[in-house]
Amino acid sequence: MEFANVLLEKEGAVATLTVNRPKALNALNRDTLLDIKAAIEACRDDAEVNVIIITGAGDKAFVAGADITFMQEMNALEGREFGLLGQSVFSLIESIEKPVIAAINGFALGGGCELAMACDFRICSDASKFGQPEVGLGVTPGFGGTQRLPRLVGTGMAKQLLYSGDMIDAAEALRIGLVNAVLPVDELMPYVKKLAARIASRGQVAVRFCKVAVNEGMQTDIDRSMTLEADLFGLCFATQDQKEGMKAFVEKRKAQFVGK
Ligand code: DAK
Repeated sequence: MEFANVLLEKEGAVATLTVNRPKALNALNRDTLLDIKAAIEACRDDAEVNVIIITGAGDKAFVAGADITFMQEMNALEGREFGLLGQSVFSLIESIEKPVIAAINGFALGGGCELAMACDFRICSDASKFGQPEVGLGVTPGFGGTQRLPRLVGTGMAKQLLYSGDMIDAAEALRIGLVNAVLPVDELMPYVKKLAARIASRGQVAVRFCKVAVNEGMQTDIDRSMTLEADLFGLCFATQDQKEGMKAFVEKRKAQFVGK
């Protein structure tokens, strides 16, 4: 599948979506958001894809934000429409029942940091920089930043970043829990691809149920989320993967999962 602003490559059961506007540091305009949406939908509908990696083209940026040139002359209604589009694309990434990993290879600012936060987790290079600089442009974050950042790093740290617009480096992002690991630039993609392949080799129904359980559970009270966990655990026993996984353990061999 070909897109103007996104590259989509498959290696085994892992798809890599690269936001591809390196001259504008991969900034997100309307067309790029629509391409990301179409590429994610293609991965969702492709039974061969188990795990998705999102990264940015070039050696400088993951995504340097929403496209400021594109937004500059918007009126209020156009701004609202653009905000809703971004929110819907990022919600799709968050809710799609396949793991999505952000491999952050440079600036992840504004909409770029928000894109990374919509992914299941984030791994970055040591050259990466993060921030929500929108207040410096006279706007609030519009693609979920005010909501996902406090959920990831706590309200105090989120407010400091949102109010100041300051950038933080990879070490600080690791310290506050915004990313899970920091790798030298050259080691980032090999590390993320290996991790993605490992996830892709597990029982996929179980992996997907884990995503549903965590996402749903974080939005509801502990009693309801424990019930959901029990229901999903029970449902696993209706799958071939559960039978194969446990049989393989008893027979001391590697399980051959079919994702059913
Ligand atoms: N938009 C458009 N172009 C961008 C860009 C961006 N966000 N970031 C970089 N570029 C372009 C630059 O204009 C430059 O283009 P040319 O001049 O070469 O044509 C090229 O990328 C290279 O950038 P620089 O020359 O600036 O590179 P430097 O290494 O000097 O600096 C930088 C890198 C990342 C520190 C700097 O480019 C920068 O500060 N960029 C802007 C970062 C930023 O402020 N990001 C947040 C964007 S605002 C909402 C909807 C959405 C949003 C908010 C509300 N509603 C509907 C409510 C979202 C807002 C944002 O994300």
